[in-house]
Amino acid sequence: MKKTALITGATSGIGEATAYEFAKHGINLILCGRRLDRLNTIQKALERLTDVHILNFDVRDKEKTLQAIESLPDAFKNIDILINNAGNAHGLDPINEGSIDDWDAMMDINVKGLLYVSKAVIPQMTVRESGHIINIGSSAGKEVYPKGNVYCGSKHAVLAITEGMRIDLNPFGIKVGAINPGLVETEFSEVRFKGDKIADSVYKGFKALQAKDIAEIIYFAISRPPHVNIADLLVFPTAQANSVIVKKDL
Ligand code: NDP
Ligand code: 8X3
Repeated sequence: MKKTALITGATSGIGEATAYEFAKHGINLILCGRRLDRLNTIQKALERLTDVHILNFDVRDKEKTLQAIESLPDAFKNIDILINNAGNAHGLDPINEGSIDDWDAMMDINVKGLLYVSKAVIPQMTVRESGHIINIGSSAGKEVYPKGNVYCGSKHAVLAITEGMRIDLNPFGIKVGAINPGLVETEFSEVRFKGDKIADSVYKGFKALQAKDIAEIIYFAISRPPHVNIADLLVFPTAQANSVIVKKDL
């Protein structure tokens, strides 16, 4: 039987590429994000490959998140795979200069939003005693870098929550894992630097990971046999050694 996956943050970058990768393999899709025009365009593109339903909500809004997932039509109600991907960095400032709005955005979206979506999906997985949750963490969840403070904190939280989920959902046979990328060339830096030109320089002088690279790894993780769970995976571009060392040819 065809599986159904819910992907948050499916309107760009890693989430969008994962939607394309899953569609290629015939997985039914529930695609989530705030930008409705993009959801419509992606739905149109993928509908020739698989069944696609879109949900337009902001993961910061607890009620709307729960309602959106509750509103799924019968054909999409049983979610086999949850990809908690929605998130971003907002700002890159030393802690003494950071913006409270940026801090709120990162904790509310990357951490609390992930929890709201999980809260809406997990009960049906525990009833069925099956399911697979992949949380998109980051190398920033394993290592703190200068000015990364709150973003790194939010991604460390994602990793701790992932471990907690894996422990608590173990009796139900639910797989839980984290995939933690280093530098991936997406809209991430545009969002982090609020459209500032500095975003253009982040991926210059080396070959960064592409969204498709991560999407393929996510598909690999969800397509392992029932007894295999990829619990935690760190992936860097070859040019990147850790959060601060990147070999650039400039
Ligand atoms: P993008 O900016 O391209 O994608 C972010 C996605 O998250 C968009 O689809 C956006 O959709 C969604 N999103 C953001 N805020 C909200 C919100 N409040 N409610 C609902 N959806 C939201 O970046 P990436 O693809 O790179 O990022 C995806 C994930 O990967 C994030 O969790 C990020 O932290 C992580 N990551 C990224 C790395 C990188 O270098 N790019 C490296 C490591 C991890 P919309 O705006 O339409 O709502
Ligand atoms: C994104 C990777 O190094 O830009 O999570 O924080 S980094």
